[in-house]
Amino acid sequence: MFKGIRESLSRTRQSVFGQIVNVLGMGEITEETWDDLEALLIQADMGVPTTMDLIEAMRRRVEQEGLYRADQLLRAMKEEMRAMLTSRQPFELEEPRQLTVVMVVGVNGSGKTTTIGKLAYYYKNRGRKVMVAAGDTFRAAAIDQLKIWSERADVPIVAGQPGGDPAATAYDGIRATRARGHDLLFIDTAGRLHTKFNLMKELEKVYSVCRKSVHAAPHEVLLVLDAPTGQNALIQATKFKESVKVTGVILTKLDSTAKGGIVFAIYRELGLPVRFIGTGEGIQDLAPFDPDAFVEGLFESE
Ligand SMILES: Nc1nc2c(ncn2[C@@H]2O[C@H](COP(=O)(O)OP(=O)(O)O)[C@@H](O)[C@H]2O)c(=O)[nH]1
Ligand SMILES: [Mg+2]
Repeated sequence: MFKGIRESLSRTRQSVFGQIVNVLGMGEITEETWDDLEALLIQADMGVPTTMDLIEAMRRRVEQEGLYRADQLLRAMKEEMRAMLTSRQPFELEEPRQLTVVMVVGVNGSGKTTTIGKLAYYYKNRGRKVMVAAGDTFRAAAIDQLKIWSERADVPIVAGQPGGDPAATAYDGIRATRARGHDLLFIDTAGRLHTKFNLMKELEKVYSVCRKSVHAAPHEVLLVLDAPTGQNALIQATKFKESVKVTGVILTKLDSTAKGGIVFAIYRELGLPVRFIGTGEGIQDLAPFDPDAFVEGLFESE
């Protein structure tokens, strides 16, 4: 069984959101309630602009609806939080087509290769014919790591030589996926030195090969962000968005000490939907992102 969002949020709940529940547990709303709430939301990695938006929306509701008890505020906050996590963008990965190409990008160590292994397994179990391409050619170990994941997920892999051209690997991956009659290709990419021009140029080349080889490809460019890095993840995302058209986020390591508020900042500040969350190091530790379950999971353990 794939681990659920709620289960994997237990540590997140314990860190900051649990304290919010205490602040809003009982009594009347006072200025102190607002101050505590604001401080805790920022502490939860929500970031200042997103926190301010949320507080403002809640103050409006308090006024309009005449709320005066802290527990009413908690209910209103959950609703406002849910409303923040909406996206009108269809998830192209799940749209039916002959061949779907997905680029996976992100800095080193964010969890790209691991996540591709989990995604391959997840979609294979849902009847898709999956393939993976080892586009992080910078280190031999990265290629080997994806090979291990492809064996675990039992999907074929296309890999070149270490030091080879990642755009060529992407091209070979697309050809091989077509030749085998498979319908879903995940392309791994390098993530070193995200501030350096070279990596971004490399990603642009991979992107361009996808675009030229398959209609409307890459259908998704999923940015893997490591939740415990908090606000830093937003800075990384901005860099990646400058060179490739990122379509969504996979947030990894939510099972560790991540504070969770970053999810709201991703929607509000980056304008990107979160598609999956990583909930551990195993092949099944991946959960499709469900805004309702996420918001509930931040506050309740049942
Ligand atoms: N706890 C936890 N660890 C993860 C998760 N996703 C990836 N990792 C770990 O993060 C480390 C880096 O992952 P890797 O896939 O090599 O990152 P890459 O450099 O972006 O390809 C590995 O030790 C993974 O096991 C997750 O959701 N939860
Ligand atoms: Mg990797």
